[in-house]
Amino acid sequence: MSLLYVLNGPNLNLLGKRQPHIYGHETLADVEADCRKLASELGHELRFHQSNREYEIIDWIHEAREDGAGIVINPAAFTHTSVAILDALNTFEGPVIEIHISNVHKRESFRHHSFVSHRADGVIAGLGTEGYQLGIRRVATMLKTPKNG
Ligand code: CA2
Repeated sequence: MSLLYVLNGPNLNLLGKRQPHIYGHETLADVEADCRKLASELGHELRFHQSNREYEIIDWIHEAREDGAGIVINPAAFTHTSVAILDALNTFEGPVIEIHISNVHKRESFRHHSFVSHRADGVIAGLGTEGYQLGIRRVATMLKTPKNG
């Protein structure tokens, strides 16, 4: 059994409460419940966090360096601004999957660039909150087959 981290950036605590036409109707608590169920079916432990503060996300990535096997991260707006989160992820050795609920490439041009994508092993965008499930499945596959994953 390995420990997976699911990390969420700023404003994602509002999921399901505002802008459902962009981000859907599921709340972050719903997403967390779905992620916990899937992780346990796949035989993994899960830590699920959200913060509006960049340093907290960086601290959780550092924690994952000590005890985590893989990271699924929706850095939200920090995706497009944070070299600090990229630098932290670059110190993590396991699989990293970047998630976006919306299709960032269909949106404003400032959302088209991601610092985190310079490190991510895969990027999922525009598949709604199902992207989290797909990200967890991919991390689990990569942990089973590190060379070919
Ligand atoms: O599509 C995504 O998942 C994003 O990472 C979400 C970020 C946005 O800045 C990225 O460009 C794409 C915004 C998260 C804000 O979440 C909200 C959720 C519900 C209501 C309002 C904001």
